[in-house]
Amino acid sequence: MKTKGAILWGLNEKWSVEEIEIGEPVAGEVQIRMEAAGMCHSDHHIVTGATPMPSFPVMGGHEGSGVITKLGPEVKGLEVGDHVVLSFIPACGTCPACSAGHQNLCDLGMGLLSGQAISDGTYRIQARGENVIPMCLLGTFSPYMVVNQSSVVKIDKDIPFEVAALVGCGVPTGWGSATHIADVKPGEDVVIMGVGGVGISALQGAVASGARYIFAIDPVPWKREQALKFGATHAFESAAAAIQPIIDATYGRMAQKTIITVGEMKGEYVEEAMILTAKAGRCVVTAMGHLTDMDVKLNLFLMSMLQKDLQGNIFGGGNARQDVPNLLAMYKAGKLNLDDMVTRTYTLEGVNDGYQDMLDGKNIRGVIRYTEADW
Ligand code: CXF
Ligand code: ZN
Repeated sequence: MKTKGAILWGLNEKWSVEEIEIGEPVAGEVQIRMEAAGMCHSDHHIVTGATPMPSFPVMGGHEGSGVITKLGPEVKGLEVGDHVVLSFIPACGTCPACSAGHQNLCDLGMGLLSGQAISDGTYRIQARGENVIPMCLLGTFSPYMVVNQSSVVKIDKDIPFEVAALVGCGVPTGWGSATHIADVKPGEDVVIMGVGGVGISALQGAVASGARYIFAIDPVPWKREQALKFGATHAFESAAAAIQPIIDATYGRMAQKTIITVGEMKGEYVEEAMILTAKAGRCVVTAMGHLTDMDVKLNLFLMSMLQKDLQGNIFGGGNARQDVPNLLAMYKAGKLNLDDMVTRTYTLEGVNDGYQDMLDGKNIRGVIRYTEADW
């Protein structure tokens, strides 16, 4: 079918909204009419080259929600008309990682940025006659998608699409960083470095886990206000500014858990967070750096002598098929605030404005909302 999509043709270019051709769903695939797509920082890492892709053009978007419009052969447990969320990481359900309860580490993740469809290794999207690599095998910046069932999670029909879109990446990544990976316990003190969509989700996970103090760090005043509204007890403009107040509040013990959720990871942030981390505490690195960046600042003496953990993660260490329904159930019960995480909505044609707003610190999450005019 002919439709349109936001395509990137080279490094540091703008997203170009133009005509694309999407193939029919083959075995194990579904066609989805998209309703909403979240604008995650990771798509911007493709623009800057921090996450290098094998080639261009690339189709953006890996957070999204929509309605199934067509089924390919051999699709199980999904029907036309189902409301669904796209998980940025596919889960086959049968590989060793999935079997061990680590769907976030599913073997299918190996081809995440390859653009080659899981079913047959071909490309489902063409633009200007060329094969297009869909971000995370999805490409939610289009009113229609054809994707493998392993990236699709069915949701209840009463969930608003724009909030559903966020549980495909940002929300489970942040929430799981606090609940699964940091394993925040009641009464613990937590530092959140970087308050975007992932940081606010980590913050909500820390609140739900019963944290005592939550120290949010972000250079943007409006984001610090948002952090306080979502349950942070303190907010600081930098890690340096946070040191003395955290010493005072914790009698010098510092925070048991620190979570780095900045838009772009840098090696020096590791030491900044480790200084704020208590003895036997854990520093969780959720933010992504440049693929080739190997340099980390870390006090090796204090790392060992104070018995600190340094732990990475993808998708907050979660399982999409468990965490997506759980998070949406919590949303429905009023225990997870997703509504206020959607700061602004845009048309697909406004995708570059949305990313500019993200870079200007104006959004927790910007969301593309599709309408009749797009389909
Ligand atoms: C990333 C993980 C690595 C590939 C691109 C997407 N995650 C989410 O934002
Ligand atoms: Zn993302």
